[in-house]
Amino acid sequence: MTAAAPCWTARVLTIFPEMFPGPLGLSLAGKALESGLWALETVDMRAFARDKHRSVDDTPFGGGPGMVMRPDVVDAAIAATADADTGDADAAPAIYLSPRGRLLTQSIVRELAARPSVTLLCGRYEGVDERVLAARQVDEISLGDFVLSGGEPAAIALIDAVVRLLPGVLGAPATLEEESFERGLLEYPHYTRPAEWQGRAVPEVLLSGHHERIRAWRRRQAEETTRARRPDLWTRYVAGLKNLDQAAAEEEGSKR
Ligand code: 9D3
Repeated sequence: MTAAAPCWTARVLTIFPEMFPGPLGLSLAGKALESGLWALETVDMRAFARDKHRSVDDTPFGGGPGMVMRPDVVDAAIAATADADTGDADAAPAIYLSPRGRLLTQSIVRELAARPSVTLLCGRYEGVDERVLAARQVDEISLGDFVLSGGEPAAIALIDAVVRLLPGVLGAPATLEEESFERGLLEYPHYTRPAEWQGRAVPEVLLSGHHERIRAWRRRQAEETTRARRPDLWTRYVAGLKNLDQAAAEEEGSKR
């Protein structure tokens, strides 16, 4: 027997396994799942509760609102999945989806796509006991500064972002140049037929067939949109352009 073709695996620790695959079972990710380009394993953390009530949470020490996920239950769930993962002691630490995490970026998504698997810990209630995060060297990742009701929708978004990067998932992979995020800009606006709709015309240049002018127009639009909506991205982009200028100037200087 030869081993099955290796495929990227998302392992999800949750108390709501019914939330999966959810939207990941449809469209691009769903087709890739069916064709074996990636695999999904859900682990019901409640299976690792030890008391007769199957509790996964308890009240916070120090008082305060809400409940906290117990470290022993979460630890047992992580331990069980580590065993399932080829028993590899060097396997990457689990990722805890949490509003306290560092922000998810496309560069993190690319790193995760390059691994054989990821283990995602979905929190509920106020969060997970800090000690199990330290003991298991868990990595904390957030989707942004807004409040979800739990980690599951964040795990679904993260998996979606990784799956579309896996070889064979997208028909024709966009080049780095085309992926406007990679250049640090938001995308230019898109238009399709009809050429006039509700009195609104498609920008003339797009109908012109002048590929060089179209490219320049799109670049300008991407820059204007980024400057207006994302000053953070714009500052980095402008700094990047200045560095390019400087490198070119230094190159020129070294010739003299
Ligand atoms: C009242 C204090 N809340 C912190 C803002 C507590 C709290 C809110 C929401 C604790 C956990 C959650 C559930 N959120 C997630 O599990 C989560 C999340 C999010 O809420 N926003 C952005 N990214 C993520 S990743 C996981």
